[in-house]
Amino acid sequence: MSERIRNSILASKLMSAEQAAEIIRDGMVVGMSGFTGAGYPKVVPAALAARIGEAHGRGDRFSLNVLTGASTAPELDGELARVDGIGFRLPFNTDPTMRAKINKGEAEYMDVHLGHVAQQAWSGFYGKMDVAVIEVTTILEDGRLVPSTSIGNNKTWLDIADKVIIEVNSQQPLGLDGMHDIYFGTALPPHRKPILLTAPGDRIGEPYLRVDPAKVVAVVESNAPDRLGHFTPPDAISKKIAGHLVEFFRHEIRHGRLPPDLLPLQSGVGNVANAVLSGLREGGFTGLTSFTEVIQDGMLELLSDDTITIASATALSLSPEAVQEFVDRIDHYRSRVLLRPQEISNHAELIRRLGCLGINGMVEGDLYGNINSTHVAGTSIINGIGGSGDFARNGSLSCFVTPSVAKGGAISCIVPMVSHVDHTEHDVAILVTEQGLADLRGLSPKQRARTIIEHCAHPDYRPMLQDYFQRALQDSRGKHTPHLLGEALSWHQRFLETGSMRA
Ligand code: 0RQ
Repeated sequence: MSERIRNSILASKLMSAEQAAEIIRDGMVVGMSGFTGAGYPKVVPAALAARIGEAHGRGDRFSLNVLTGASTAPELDGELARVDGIGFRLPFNTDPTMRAKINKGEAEYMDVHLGHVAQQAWSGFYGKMDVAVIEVTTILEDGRLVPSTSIGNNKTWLDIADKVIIEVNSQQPLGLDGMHDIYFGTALPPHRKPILLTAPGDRIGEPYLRVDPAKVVAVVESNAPDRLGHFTPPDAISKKIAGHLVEFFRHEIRHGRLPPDLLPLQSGVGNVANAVLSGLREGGFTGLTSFTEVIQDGMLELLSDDTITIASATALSLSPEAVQEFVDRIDHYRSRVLLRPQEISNHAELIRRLGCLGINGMVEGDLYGNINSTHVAGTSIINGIGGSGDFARNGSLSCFVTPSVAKGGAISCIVPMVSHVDHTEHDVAILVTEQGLADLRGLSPKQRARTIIEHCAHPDYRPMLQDYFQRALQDSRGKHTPHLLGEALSWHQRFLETGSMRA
C-alpha cells in the first residue's frame, strides 16, 4: 500500500478511519468526494456514522452539512442518513435512505445546478467548509494527488476546506493516472478569464490535484470498489425512443443543421438516457465526441469501438461488468477519456461554445414543453436536477426523453401542467417518448401543445389532453398559454387520490 502513499509528510499522517472520523464534529460543513456513485470515500463515512449513532444514543446532537460532487453510495449517504447524521445535503442525491429522510422532512436538501456548486461554495453560500474527505488513487512524491474515478468538486473542496482527510483507495486502478485534467484558472467575477477549451479532448490543466500538506490532518487507507448498480438492458420502449432520436439526428444532418459526426453529446443519468447511447451505435454513427458529466455503460460501449472517439466527463459511473472491461483495456480508454472538475465539465461557456447535444431523462413534461426532472406529484423529490439544466440551457439542442406513461400506465408523463418546473419551455427544443418526437423549435406555445399531444402523448391519454387543450383554448382568460387553472393540476390530484391519472 505504501507504494500509493509516496510523500513522507503525508505518509506520517496515516491513521485509521475511526481516528480520522474523530476530527469531524457536530455542526460541521463537510465536503466529500463522489459523483454518481464513483470516487466517494469508502471508510471514513462509515466510521463517522458509527460515531454519530453513539452520540445520538447518549442523547447528544450530531448532525452535519454534507456537500459532494453529486450522488454517492450506500456507504456514504446511506450510512449517514440511517443514523440521522445529515441535517443538510447538497447538491445531488440518489440514495433511497437519504431520499426518504428528505421527503419526510427530516433533512434539508438543496438541489443545485451541478455547474454552479463550486462558484457558490467559493462565494460562501454554504458556509465555511470545515473538513474535506477526498478519495484518491495515489499520493505522489511531491504531495500531489492522483484522483480516482470522479473529480466532481474535489479541487474546490481541497482549496476551501480548513482541514483535509485523504482516503487512498488501493482498489482504484493505478492506470487512472493520466486520465484527469484539473483546471486551476477559475475565478470569481470580475476576475474571470476565457477558458481556452475549444474541443472535448483539449487538455487545459494538470493531471493531478494539489493540496496544501499543512491542511492534511489524516491519511486513511481503503480497499473497496465503487458500489455501482447494473443498468436495465434497453427495453422495447427505450429502443423506440432511441430510434426516434437517431432518425431526427439523421434528418438534421440531411438539412445541414448538424455535421455527420454530430456535436459533442451529453447524456444524463438513468436507464433511458443510457439506452439512447446504445441506439446511436446501432444507428451506424462513427467518429462522435462527448462533452458530458458521466460516462455510463452506454458511453463506454461507444468508446470501446470508437463510435465515440473522445469523451470528457467528471465521473466514470460504470456497472461491475463495465468496470472490468474498463480495467482490462485501460490503455485504450486513457487516450479517449478525460475527467475534469465539474465546474469545467458543466461550464456554461464551454457547453455553449461546443454546442453540446443535451439528452436528459425527465419525469414529466407539459403541453407547452415545461419539464419536471425531479419531483413526483410536485412534492417528493426523486434525485435532483443534477447537470441537466447546465446542458439544457446552454447546449445547442436540448432533448428530453421519457416513456409516455409511468407506473404501468397509471401516470401520463405528458400532463396539462407540470407539478414542478426544472426546465422551462424556453430551454426545451426536442421532446421524445416511444410514441414519437416533438420538434418544438420555432413554435409558439399553442403550436407546441398541438405538436406534443400529437407526437408524444400515449394514446390512452391523448384524448384527455386534447379535451383539456380545446376547453382551455375556449375558456382561458389569456389565449397565449391557455390553461384552466382550477384543473391544470387535477391529474396529479386524481393520481394521489385514486392511484391513477385516468379519468
Ligand atoms: O420509478 O423505478 O420506482 O418504477 O421514476 O424512471 O423511466 O426508469 O427513467 O431511470 O431514465 O430516470 C428523470 C428520474 C428518469 C432521471 C429521471 C418513475 C419511474 C421510476 C425512474 P420506479 P425511468 P430513468 C446528468 C443529468 C434528473 C437528473 C439529470 C433523473 C423512476 O433521468 O434523475 O437529468 N434526471 N441529470 O416509475 C412519477 C412520473 C414518472 C415517475 C417516471 N411522471 N411520475 N414517477 N417515474 N416518470 C447526470 C447528473 O446530473 C449527475
